[in-house]
Amino acid sequence: MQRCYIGLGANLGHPLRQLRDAARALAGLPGCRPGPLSPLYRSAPLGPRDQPDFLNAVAALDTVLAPLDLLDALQHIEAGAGRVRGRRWGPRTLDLDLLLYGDRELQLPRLTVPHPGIAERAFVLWPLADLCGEDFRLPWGSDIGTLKRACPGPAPERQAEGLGPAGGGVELDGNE
Ligand code: ROI
Repeated sequence: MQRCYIGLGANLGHPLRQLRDAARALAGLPGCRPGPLSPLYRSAPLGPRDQPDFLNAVAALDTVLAPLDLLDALQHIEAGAGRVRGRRWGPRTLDLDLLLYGDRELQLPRLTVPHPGIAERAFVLWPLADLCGEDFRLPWGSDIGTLKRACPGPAPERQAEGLGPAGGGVELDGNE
């Protein structure tokens, strides 16, 4: 089993519904056991600004799937949510990014792990820190707290509503 972290994002259609459905789909993947879900965050788009704000979260997932099999499964869930690959950094109904796969570092034609954008993406670092803690170290040695402090741009806005327990998910912060 490997502990993986999946970044979830959406800014088209019904983002909250899509993220909730995606969390449920992740929890139901064969060979996978769902871990905790982070709180939900809203943020302005990184990249082109002429698109709606995003909702983002991170899900922990324990899996026996190999990295590329997990990637296939994530892309299958994206396609099921109506994801059409449009312009680069354009709006999307559902984005599922394989952020971390255990402590593995992979550079494959289809997949780079850890996700190469982690350090620049507040909308990834904040929910990842909620799940792993600020002292958690990425495979190349940086801890998440340091990356958060160095990350450009405003902090993402934590939302009152969450994705709900997706079979094994836990409430991280009581009623907050
Ligand atoms: N911006 C934000 N805030 N959240 C995202 O999930 C996100 N995803 C993307 C791009 C378009 C780069 N910008 C984003 O793919």
